[in-house]
Amino acid sequence: MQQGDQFNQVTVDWHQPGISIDPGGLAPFAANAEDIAAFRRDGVVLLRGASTEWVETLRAGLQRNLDKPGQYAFPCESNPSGAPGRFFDSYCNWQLIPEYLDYVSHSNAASIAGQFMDSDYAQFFHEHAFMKAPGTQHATPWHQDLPYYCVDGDKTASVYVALDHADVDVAVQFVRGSHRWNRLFYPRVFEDGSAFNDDQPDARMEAVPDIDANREQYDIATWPLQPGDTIVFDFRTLHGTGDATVGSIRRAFSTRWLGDDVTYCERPGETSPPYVDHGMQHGDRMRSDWFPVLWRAN
Ligand SMILES: O=C(O)CCC(=O)C(=O)O
Ligand SMILES: [Fe+2]
Repeated sequence: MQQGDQFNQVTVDWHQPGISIDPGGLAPFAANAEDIAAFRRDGVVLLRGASTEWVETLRAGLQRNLDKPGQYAFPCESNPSGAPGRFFDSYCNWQLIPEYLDYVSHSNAASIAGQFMDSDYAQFFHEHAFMKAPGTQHATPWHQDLPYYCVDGDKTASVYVALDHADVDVAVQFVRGSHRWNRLFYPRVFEDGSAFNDDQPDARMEAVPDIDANREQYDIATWPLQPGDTIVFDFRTLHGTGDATVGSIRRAFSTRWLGDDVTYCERPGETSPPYVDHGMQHGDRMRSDWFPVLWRAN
């Protein structure tokens, strides 16, 4: 099996173009200038409690996925076999899990993304959910999200909602300013941290540096999180976690948003999600019938 295959293993027909969302049903968010400036400068900003009202809904959606992983898209177990705990993730289920569709259709996520990206519009790409069970000692390897994706651009945002309390030793961490380094790093397999796609070299990419061994060289942002705390980060911002033992369940739900300069990008290696038959050429705008535009600047 080629490295990375497990990441993109398709189990279900997850893509159902045709679901339409009325952008009029989305909640607004009032972003403040200081937070927007921090996002531009650091590539990451924490919005305390911005999604508290969605925690129960998103937990319920994720529980469907955890109960029957094979009925949903791209289930991935990244805990090495025999290791304590469980590290599960799954993505591209917003059309299959009603609670996720509810969130995408009615939450403030599109409004948050649009304002922080400083974009004329916020276009929805997909969602990604994560769960580390108590006892897990497995780091999320440091990575950027952009190199995994079939998109390129400067205006991108993930809206990451913490669904549980997480102390700093297990919470996701970010390298401030790494979105402006003008560097891209090979995507990594979450199970063992190895790079995938480096057998199909991409002149723009290099291996992720050893951040944990040289933490003093980086400006690392990390916060203890409460359910509903929301982190907005650029697809190019390096992020990951340490390998401290997870004391209590640690779930999170990210939605991925594209701004007005984002285009479809062919990369030498496989990208994720593995969209097929989309008809887009390198450099095209992302088709809005597959990736709905859910927010527009006034
Ligand atoms: O929460 C984690 O451990 C990783 C989250 C992540 O990589 C993401 O949301 O892009
Ligand atoms: Fe990530």
